[in-house]
Amino acid sequence: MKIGMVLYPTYGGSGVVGTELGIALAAKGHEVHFITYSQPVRLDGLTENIFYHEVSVSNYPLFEYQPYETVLASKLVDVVKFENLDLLHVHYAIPHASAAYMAQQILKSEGIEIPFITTLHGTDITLVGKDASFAPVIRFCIEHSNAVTAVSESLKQDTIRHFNTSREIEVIPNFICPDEYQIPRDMEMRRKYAKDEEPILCHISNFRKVKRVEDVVRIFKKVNDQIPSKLLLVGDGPERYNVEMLCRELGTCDRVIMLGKLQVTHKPLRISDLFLLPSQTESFGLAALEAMAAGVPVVSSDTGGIPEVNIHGETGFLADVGDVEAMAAYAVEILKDKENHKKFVGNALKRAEYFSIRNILPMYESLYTSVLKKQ
Ligand code: GMT
Repeated sequence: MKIGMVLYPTYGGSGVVGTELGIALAAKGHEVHFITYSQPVRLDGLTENIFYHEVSVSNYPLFEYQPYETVLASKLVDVVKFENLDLLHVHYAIPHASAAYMAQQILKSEGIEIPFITTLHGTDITLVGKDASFAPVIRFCIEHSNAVTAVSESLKQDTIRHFNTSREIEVIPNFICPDEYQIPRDMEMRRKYAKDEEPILCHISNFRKVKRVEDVVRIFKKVNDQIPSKLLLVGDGPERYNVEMLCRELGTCDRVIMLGKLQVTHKPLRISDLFLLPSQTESFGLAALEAMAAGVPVVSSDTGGIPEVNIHGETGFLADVGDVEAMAAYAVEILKDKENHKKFVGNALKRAEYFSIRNILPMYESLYTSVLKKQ
């Protein structure tokens, strides 16, 4: 198949999922055309069957806001026509599904049929919770996509509720490529951050408010009071300043290491012993799955799609959003003895296998095939 993949090429989970999906499809012989405004972060070289088409918006002084959606739609028309694409797979309803719909209509007027599949990642839905003015466009896109997928059952149910839609939504969970995480535990590197007997806790996110990174620091403080440990913070974003201030206030700066943004996260994960994800909401929680794939148990909030990934008492623990006390107690429970920790590590690795690209890729391929059959 010749597939056009439209995504946000940034550090967010949706960009990672879209890029890794494209790479895996290309490895199976499909031709994948990424269409976005900059090279996706994980697309780092010359790869067979992969093409990249940049959407560049010119800066006209007339426009206070540059019309990205219009430029994207024009680019989609162009790429579909000249690369002979079979289908478009867009990640995010806004503005990708609406641009795909526009491109589909333009092409139809020229006698070219192109189906598009929309994958919902969550923030499209949360956005509507905050700004209802998006609702008509998102609802329309969901109803006019040739197929819609959601990354968790929880997101599917939220979508049905928010948009009062009876549109069929297929749940295709996010995935990891297990081989990427099966690198040896680099003890030399680990010793640069912690003593052998000190557990390393880790958190990875874009430091948006929704991630509750301050809770991470509060949980860590409580754990560190009982078991001397270190905290690796990976990522950057609007909450970083508050997090730094909190570390100073709690006197934990010498035990918290802020690594900033990293393109790949398996290295810090492979030297960590516990992952913290106390988010306000998560449609899936890809970071938790990545941790599990690296053999790191997870203590997280019990919200959105996270319980579909992190199994309470097995791969880690879940607690109510904001219950820092409970999350710290669970972290200590996992870390306090080696045998117990080992059991959680084994369970996390086993659970992550279920979300292997090997299991998930065929779900997308069969969806593509069924959409094309209906054309
Ligand atoms: O969580 C974010 O801030 C980034 C956002 C994104 O665009 O990648 O993440 C969403 O999609 C991920 C991939 O499907 C999910 O793993 C995240 O849970 C979801 N974030 C939220 O629902 C807040």
